[in-house]
Amino acid sequence: MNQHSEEAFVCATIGVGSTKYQRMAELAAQSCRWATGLPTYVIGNDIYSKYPELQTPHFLKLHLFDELPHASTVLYFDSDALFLRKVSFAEFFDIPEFVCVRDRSNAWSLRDSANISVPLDQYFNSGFFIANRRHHKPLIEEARRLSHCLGEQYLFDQTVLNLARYTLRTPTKFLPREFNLVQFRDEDYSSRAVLAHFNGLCQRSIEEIEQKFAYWGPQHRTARWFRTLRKSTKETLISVKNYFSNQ
Ligand SMILES: [Mn+2]
Repeated sequence: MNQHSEEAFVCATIGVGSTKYQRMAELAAQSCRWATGLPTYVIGNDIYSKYPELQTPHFLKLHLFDELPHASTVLYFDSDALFLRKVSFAEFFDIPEFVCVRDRSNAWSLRDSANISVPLDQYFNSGFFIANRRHHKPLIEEARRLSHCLGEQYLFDQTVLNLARYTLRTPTKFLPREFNLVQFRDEDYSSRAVLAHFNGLCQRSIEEIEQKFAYWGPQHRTARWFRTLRKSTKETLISVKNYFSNQ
């Protein structure tokens, strides 16, 4: 891996708009650097201003390889998401498969997948994916083409990436849901959880965002571990008790 360039495998998120959006993206990027050990970039206002034709900053996801010319594989993650534990993605470097996580978690996804006639078990959340320059150029190009001709897309890049992936039959590796826990709630935490995706976090104040990231950040890992252990011990005791009381 990384034979041809220092930074062949990189990570990226988008932080476009006010200071709040930039700060949120920087916090998300910090968690990614800590978790993956990979160079992690924030695609910011300076880059967005180069694409006046884009409807929303979401579509910068379709320009990652243009803006990261030294990257051959890019892990993209939303800036309202936080890595919860250290993880290696080395096995996904430069492979034919597009890597992502299914999304059947909410009404928007259900509606969007129905709109574009992509079966739910083929529909992914575009807040996390791994793509590479060598194999996924047709996918990105088709998504870009669709973004110009689909008109009002319901979920922006998610709609066009799903439609492009499904119609091109791009080989895909669907990872377990722990790799992108959409609409993460505190009770969804487990020691296997990799990426907590706090959809809609940008609507909160900057103080609330800082608090959320601090609470779930690496400095609270030990406390979280004990909390989970306590919870699972309690659940085990309850099931043992139920077992014996049913005898
Ligand atoms: Mn998101």
